[in-house]
Amino acid sequence: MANGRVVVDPVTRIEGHLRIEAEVENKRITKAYSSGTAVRGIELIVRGRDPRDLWAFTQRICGVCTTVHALASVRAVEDALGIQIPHNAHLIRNLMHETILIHDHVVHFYQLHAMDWVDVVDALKADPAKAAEIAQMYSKWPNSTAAYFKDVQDKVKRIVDSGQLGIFATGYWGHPAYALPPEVNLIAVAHYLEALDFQKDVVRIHTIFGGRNPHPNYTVGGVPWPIDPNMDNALNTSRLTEVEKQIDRAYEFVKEVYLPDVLVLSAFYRDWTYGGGLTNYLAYGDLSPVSIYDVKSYRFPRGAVLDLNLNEVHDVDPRAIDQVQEFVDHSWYTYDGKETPGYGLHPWDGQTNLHYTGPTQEYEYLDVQGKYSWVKAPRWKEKHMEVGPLARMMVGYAAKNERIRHAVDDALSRINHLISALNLNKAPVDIRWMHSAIGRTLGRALDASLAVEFAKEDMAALWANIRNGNLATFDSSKWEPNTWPKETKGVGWVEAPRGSLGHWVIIKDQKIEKFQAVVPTTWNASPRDALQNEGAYEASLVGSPLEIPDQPLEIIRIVHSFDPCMACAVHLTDLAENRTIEVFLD
Ligand code: NFE
Ligand code: MG
Repeated sequence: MANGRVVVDPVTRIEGHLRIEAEVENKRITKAYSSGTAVRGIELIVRGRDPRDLWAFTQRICGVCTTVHALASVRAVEDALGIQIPHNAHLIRNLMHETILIHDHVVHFYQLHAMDWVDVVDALKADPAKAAEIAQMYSKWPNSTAAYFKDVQDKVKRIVDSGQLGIFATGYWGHPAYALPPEVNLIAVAHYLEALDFQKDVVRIHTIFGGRNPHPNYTVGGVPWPIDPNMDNALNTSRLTEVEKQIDRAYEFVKEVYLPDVLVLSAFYRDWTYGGGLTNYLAYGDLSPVSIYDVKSYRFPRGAVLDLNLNEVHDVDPRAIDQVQEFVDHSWYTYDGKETPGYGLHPWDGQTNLHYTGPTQEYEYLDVQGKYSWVKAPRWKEKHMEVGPLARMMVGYAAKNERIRHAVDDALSRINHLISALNLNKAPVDIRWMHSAIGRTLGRALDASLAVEFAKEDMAALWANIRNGNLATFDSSKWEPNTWPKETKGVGWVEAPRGSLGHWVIIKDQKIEKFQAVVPTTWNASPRDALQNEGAYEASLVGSPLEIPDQPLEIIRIVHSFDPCMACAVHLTDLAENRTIEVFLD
């Protein structure tokens, strides 16, 4: 097939139901369309309920970025009611937030995305001694010995020889777009297995602070647990020490395994610079050491970067009626029950009216001139934006945030060092190179690498408060509904693993009158808008090669670099068919 439309549905190794259609000419993608194929109704389910319960409903939007919807909801309700939570509660929420950033990114990289870059079967050809030598070149991880890699290789060999690849069954092994030497493939497979162990340990932080994972408990006004160093049923010294132990383990794993692996991948894939897509980046910002209301102190700064111009940061205000708006020209919704071309609504005025006009037969293409997705199209000042770790790095860099600049510059220089130390004969990289799928994957690793640092600082600040006798974790002054205004509204934002998340709530007569969520994957997976401007996935696919249409590794690689979460993007139950993966061609 030289020309035609390639359909990938469903995309696997993601959360939820995503369909990609790509138009291909001479083995290049010329146009792409992203469609969320399942609808949800959380925005409607919460109407008329007690705002103090909002977090418990919205948290069920997703069990992957578990925690962040609860956090956005308690923040929105506290904003509406004028509640300032105690500093300890803020720090504990930060620690839970940092934990999800670390957990989600590690699972995304090893379990969901690495196999787009790493050829598992090719690892059988590796020389374990040479693998040890390469691994020790770029990391101090103590496991990196020849015997260890030999052991992992034997394991992979047993799996391959059995003819049942199990967890590795769905790869396009041997595809020409794989570019790593066998030894680096082996290192990555070894760390895939280690990451499985790591991810189950780090979520203990959620179980300690929130009683469970996924879906830890929250409360409006603070956090559910009291702090008392000596009490059994409290955040006592032994529980807090366990948290600290997990933070230390996360620090080592991210700094010595995850980040270095992404740096070495970056060196080998230096010239595979496809997948950049939109040049506009947005971050609401987050992770203040002080309070969510102290925007200037955010460790992930707030702002927008346009046209990849890293000399200017535009002010962003989630409350401004003319900034964040959702459009439904190409989405299966109406506003006011009719077609309203080019009509965007700020989430406080938002509507969720379902209006399906899509394919009714299995093999029909999307109607890309009309409506083709359950994902709405959020825009900032009518511009299409990418959100997520790469956006956080770009905005932080442009804002001249010292730590982000240092983290990015240090990573780029380590990649350049690897390029020369491994004699790869490639040009050095700079920040603009990060405008690519591999750069987005690096952005995510840097996000985690900063999150482990922030976690250490927030833990130290929590200990310091406790030493000073400050044990408060809950402000009860506005708990009773008779203390609330008759009508009020609020917004809560969070820099979630996949990007900027906002919850907007209107409270009237002590009940939720209206609620809207605009979620990271809603931004990135969005369809076109009234101006025919593409969403971030769509734009990122254009220009990419597609060597073997029925093995669309390049599409998967680029789309996975965003870490799609469709459950979040269209926030209900799965109405979709249970189709197995298929690629259908003209
Ligand atoms: Ni379901 Fe989510 C994150 C949120 S979606 S994973 O991160 O919010 O993009
Ligand atoms: Mg929404």
